Amino acid sequence: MRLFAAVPMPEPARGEIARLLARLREPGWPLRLVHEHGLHLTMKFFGEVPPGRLEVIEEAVRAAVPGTGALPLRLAEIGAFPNFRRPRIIWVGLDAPPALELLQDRLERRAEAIGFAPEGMPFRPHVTLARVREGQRLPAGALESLAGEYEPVAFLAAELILYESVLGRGGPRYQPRLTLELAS
Ligand code: 2AM
Repeated sequence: MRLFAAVPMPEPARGEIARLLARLREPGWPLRLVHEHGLHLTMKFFGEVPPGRLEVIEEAVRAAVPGTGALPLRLAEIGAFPNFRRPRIIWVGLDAPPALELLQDRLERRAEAIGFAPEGMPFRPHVTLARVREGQRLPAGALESLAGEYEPVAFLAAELILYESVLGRGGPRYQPRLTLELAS
């Protein structure tokens, strides 16, 4: 099974991101958009694991949470991996308090203790919006044109969920396996 821990997007972020997705859909760019209902901020990607490991992963995620209260977040800039000029993955960034990075670090360390190698890259809080289709490119200036097309709304995120990503023909479906409340 494929597992990852993430903070689901509550309102009003979800509505605002849905508007961004609609805006991305309009021009007919070569994109695969994410589904509106599964919008999330990935905190730790566990990847493909044997189902027998679910319990120990659940324990690690549970152990990382105490002390983290609800997180005041805000939508920030539109960005892209590997870079803005030749985007493959398009995302919206999040402004976050240090508590978010602390939680991510605790997840990393708990995961490392049960055998998961830490992410080699710095944590960049983001919500993925779309992936550019294999072998295709966006027109020049496409992403720049999105600036100012959405409200940088502030919101409170109060859950951490361990999701199973179930691959299907219509794209992945995210099935919550463990839902934890963020409340100190
Ligand atoms: P991202 O899109 O938020 O960057 C479910 O597949 C989630 O796990 C995705 O939203 C993705 O995060 C993250 N993910 C998928 N493959 C990954 C990988 N190889 N390394 C790190 N994160 C990954």
